[in-house]
Amino acid sequence: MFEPGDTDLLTLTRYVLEMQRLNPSASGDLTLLISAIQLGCKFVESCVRKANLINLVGVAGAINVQGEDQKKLDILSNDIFVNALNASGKVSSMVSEEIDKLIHVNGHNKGKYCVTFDPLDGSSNIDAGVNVGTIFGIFLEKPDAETPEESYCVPGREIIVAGYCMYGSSCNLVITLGKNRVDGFTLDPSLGEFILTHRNMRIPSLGKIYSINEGNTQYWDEATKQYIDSLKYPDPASEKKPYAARYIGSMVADVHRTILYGGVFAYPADTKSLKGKLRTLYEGFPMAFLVEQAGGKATTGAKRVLDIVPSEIHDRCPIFLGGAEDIENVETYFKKYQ
Ligand code: AHM
Ligand code: MG
Repeated sequence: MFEPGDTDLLTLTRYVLEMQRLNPSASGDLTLLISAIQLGCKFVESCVRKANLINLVGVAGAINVQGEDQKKLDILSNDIFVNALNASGKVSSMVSEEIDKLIHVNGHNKGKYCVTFDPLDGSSNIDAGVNVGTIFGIFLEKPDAETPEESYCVPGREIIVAGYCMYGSSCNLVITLGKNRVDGFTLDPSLGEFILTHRNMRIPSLGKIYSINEGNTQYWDEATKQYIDSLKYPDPASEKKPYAARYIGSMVADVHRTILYGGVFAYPADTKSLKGKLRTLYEGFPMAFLVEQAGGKATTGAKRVLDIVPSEIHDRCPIFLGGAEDIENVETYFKKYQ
């Protein structure tokens, strides 16, 4: 795609402008909002790269709403996104993993979009140099909402844009604006621009990899146990080979690999975490939307993730996501054992 000597680069900004041009009713507001998110991702990327050199690793001493130790980079990344989104002038309110309450935008900066984000997902891995990422989702403010929180207590299928940025061996931003299309961009550090490198990403319907924290096996329900066993011990009479296990423990990296290579990523409900661990608004919904738009599926086991209505802004949901046929197999096990 990006050939040496190529001078006609498809940057993320150009891509979003092109999407805007294809929609005659578009006002350009979403384009500006995505620019702000893009800036936030570049800023966090630069901090993650330098973290070990400028004393940004380690805990900050505070505990967040999830009861987790906040890392210095968690707090910094949160501030970066809150400031960038505020300054865009297009946001009405935000929900961040790191902030207990809804974040309001006031005055002349107030816009019509609701943004949810996990500024630095997988941050418990950061000191070991493992991939981390930012996850984001964009919704429209509900005009008739009686409280600002009501705009977030809507079915996930109302999400209009979702994406993640992975800070790894390269910096990759993957985004969907719907229309059954997901595209991936790689940051060219010398240009400071995200360049389209993964055009129209599609998840293989049936993969060969499963990705789950197997240390939780004793807490799983029967459906999850039986399904994972079926991947490890396929019927000897069939031609099937066992799936390979891959679990990074950083959702962005595990989902990125799942979109590229296929297979299943899961964080199920269990007896320790009755709704699973991952948060619906800024982990479950954006990833489920991306995966569906790439031709895959996302389920709690019992229902489509995008049909959930969160009961509060930091609600959690169980999730199995991956290729369509892989997730249909998950659903079969849940029908049989639950
Ligand atoms: P975080 O948002 O506090 O970083 O937690 C979310 C992360 C995900 O990235 C990952 O999939 C999961 O937690 C790993 O959890 P576990 O260590 O229980 O397997
Ligand atoms: Mg996080």
